[in-house]
Amino acid sequence: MSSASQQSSSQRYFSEAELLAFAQQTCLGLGLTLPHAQAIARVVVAGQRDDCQSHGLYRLLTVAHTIQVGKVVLDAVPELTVQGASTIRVDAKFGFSPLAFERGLPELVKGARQAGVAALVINRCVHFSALWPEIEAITEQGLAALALTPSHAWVAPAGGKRPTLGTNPIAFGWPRPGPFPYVFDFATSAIARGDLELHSRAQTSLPPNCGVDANGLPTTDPVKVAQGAMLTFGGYKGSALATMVEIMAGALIGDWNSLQSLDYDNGANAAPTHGELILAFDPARLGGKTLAEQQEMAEGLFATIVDQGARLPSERRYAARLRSQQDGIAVPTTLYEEIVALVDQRGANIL
Ligand code: NDP
Ligand code: PYC
Repeated sequence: MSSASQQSSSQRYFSEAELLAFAQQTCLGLGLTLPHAQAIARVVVAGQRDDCQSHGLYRLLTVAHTIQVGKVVLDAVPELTVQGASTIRVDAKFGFSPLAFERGLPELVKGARQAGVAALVINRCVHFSALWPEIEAITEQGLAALALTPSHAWVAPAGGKRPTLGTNPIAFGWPRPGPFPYVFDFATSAIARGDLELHSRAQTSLPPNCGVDANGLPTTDPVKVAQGAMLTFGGYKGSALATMVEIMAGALIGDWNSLQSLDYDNGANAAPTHGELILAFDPARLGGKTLAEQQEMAEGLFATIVDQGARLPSERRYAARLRSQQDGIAVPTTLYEEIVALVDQRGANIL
């Protein structure tokens, strides 16, 4: 269906190719090199296509702000080092993370196939993205995956009220037969920072139990939570998981935690700077059966979950993906215009 025939006043619709070109041109207009512009475009367009509003095209505003305040190296060339069969290290050199991930991916896959398990350690990256695009890139290769990364210290530990932990996402994927893997990807905070920002922009309340104000009192006002502290999901359990992410994707890989990232930010409100740990597992090597046999075991579990009316994580996203492929990718008109203005303000015409 032609994208031009579907515009409404509140949403514009684009084919994936059109939106990739738009996002890429925006990034180039902001001064990023072509490899970064392409990698960022792929991630934010995937988010928009799958109706992940807080990690779709909206992220280009974060990218632009981070560039404006000088907290990212626009032309960083990620440096890859392979240590033994199964540790792949990419130094992002203070560039945005998507390109660093893309540089490390082929070696990660190779390492997992050789050793059964491999780790991709990304150091010194500026991180703004969702993790599921990375997970899906690994499950596409018939591997299972786990990804962890800190962020900025916006979140109080359970029982405390001082921002100490990041929103620290954990993402996991398992390669299912067919086009859609089993994937979950969630912040360990009760709400992702990106969603808090969207509430703040729309002047809407947060759901209850997402945060406290500067005095440590519960509030649903996103502005007051931003001045106070966000809370973890699941009380002390989410708090422990968030702490694990700080350690596994911080101290363990020799990189900053969320407190250090916020310190480095120094009030600039840029995207966080730290590391990321991505693990890939080869089921055939670890399980000793064929991938098909092991997938059948997992399918039995998924069927039992779905049979009782529960849904699998990512099903909403996959349904949105199919809608986007059929009808075009919807972008709120106001957001689209804001992104166009980003580059217009810099004196370049991106259209
Ligand atoms: P959500 O709470 O929206 O969703 C978390 C996961 O649970 C998704 O996989 C989702 O699938 C699934 N899910 C939601 N509802 C159900 C349900 N009823 N039954 C089964 N599964 C369900 O995610 P968050 O808001 O916590 O995180 C959003 C994004 O923010 C993530 O992609 C994350 O990577 C990103 N993020 C990035 C950070 C960074 O530092 N880079 C920091 C924090 C977050 P579905 O999508 O299909 O609904
Ligand atoms: O939504 O919490 C978040 C987030 C942090 C960095 C990128 N996204």
